[in-house]
Amino acid sequence: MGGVPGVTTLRQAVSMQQTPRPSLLLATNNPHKIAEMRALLHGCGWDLITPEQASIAIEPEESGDSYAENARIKAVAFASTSGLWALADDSGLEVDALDGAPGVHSARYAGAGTSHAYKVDALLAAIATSGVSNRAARFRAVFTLASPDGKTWLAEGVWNGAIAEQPRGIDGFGYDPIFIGSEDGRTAAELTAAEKNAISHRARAAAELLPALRSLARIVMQEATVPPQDQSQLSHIDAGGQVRMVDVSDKERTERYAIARGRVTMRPETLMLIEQGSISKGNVLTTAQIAGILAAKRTHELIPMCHPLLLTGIDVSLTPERESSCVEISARVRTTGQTGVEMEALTAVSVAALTIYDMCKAVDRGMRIEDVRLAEKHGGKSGDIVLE
Ligand code: ITT
Repeated sequence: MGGVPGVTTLRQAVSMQQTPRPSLLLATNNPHKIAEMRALLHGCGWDLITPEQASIAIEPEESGDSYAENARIKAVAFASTSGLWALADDSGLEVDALDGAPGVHSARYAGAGTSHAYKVDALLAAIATSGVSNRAARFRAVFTLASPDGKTWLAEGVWNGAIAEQPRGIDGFGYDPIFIGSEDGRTAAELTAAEKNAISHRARAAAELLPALRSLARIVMQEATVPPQDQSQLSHIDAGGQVRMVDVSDKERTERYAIARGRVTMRPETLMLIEQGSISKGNVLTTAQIAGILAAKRTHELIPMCHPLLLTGIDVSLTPERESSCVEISARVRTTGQTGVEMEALTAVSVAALTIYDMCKAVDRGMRIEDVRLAEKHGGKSGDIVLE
């Protein structure tokens, strides 16, 4: 019975891997934005948490002259205060008749402490006073994602429309009652939340950021499961119980590593069987993980031009994704040799995917191995290359 406890540990580790997600703090004190961002970022791979949930009560001063500056101020302030990744939105309404005002000052238009109803009336009055008949306007949103150590990434979304003669509708917030944003002439406050979230400025910024957020979630999780060197040296099981080759690459100065990814899409029922451990051929995720590790080590035997390399670390992770009904596969391979290890990482992902296919083909012939690709390559003459 000597091997049984080890098998149990691996099963537990694989099932643990399905649930944890990194935390992303929504860096806003506006509850309407929180509701919209939650809906728009559904499936982004992060646990979205509010300042209240993180016990963060700050109101950074928006002293910038642009949306990007203010979004950066907010994102960095929330990230550094919480130690979490943070996502801020800075947005506003730009009215052509007012030369783009109130724009970046939308929240403070007609006085910082005034109500939205007051701001809306003031805006309509200002347009009337301008004597300009052009009522074109747009909402603009700039999202800034900040890492805990202050690096930032931007995404922007614009929603074109026009200013109504009078406020209409009771949904939404802010300037929604006077912003005609749909083709049928309804104001944003007359749209359902789902209708607004399909076309809004925030929806467009979120769509631009989503692929990067998904990739980043995987990288952050992967880094969190690789224990510090000193804790891992004598173990073939990492802190999360994952099988891996011990990473000894830090002992050399010529370290290189590559990350490859891919996925196997399948019917939801097949994924459920995998997650429940009910596939008759055995534990699919653990077997595929081991297969990926073994394959990386034999890459030079399979691909004619590949050099035999001393691999110093191999991590293969498999994550079931219910929303897209697939298993996401990621492999990180390290060496201290003279050539890169992207072929080894790609081989690990390919063979892990083939193993899933082999073990599940009796219940699902329509599975597809998709999007096997190099995601990152570090070290060597070409330096760091991040492809996603
Ligand atoms: P945070 O700074 O805490 O995120 P805020 O409401 O102060 O919250 P901004 O500084 O970005 O946010 O100000 C944006 C203002 O622009 C907001 O208060 C609204 O008046 C307006 N606005 C932005 N998006 C809007 C939308 O979808 N509908 C209506 N008004 C919007």
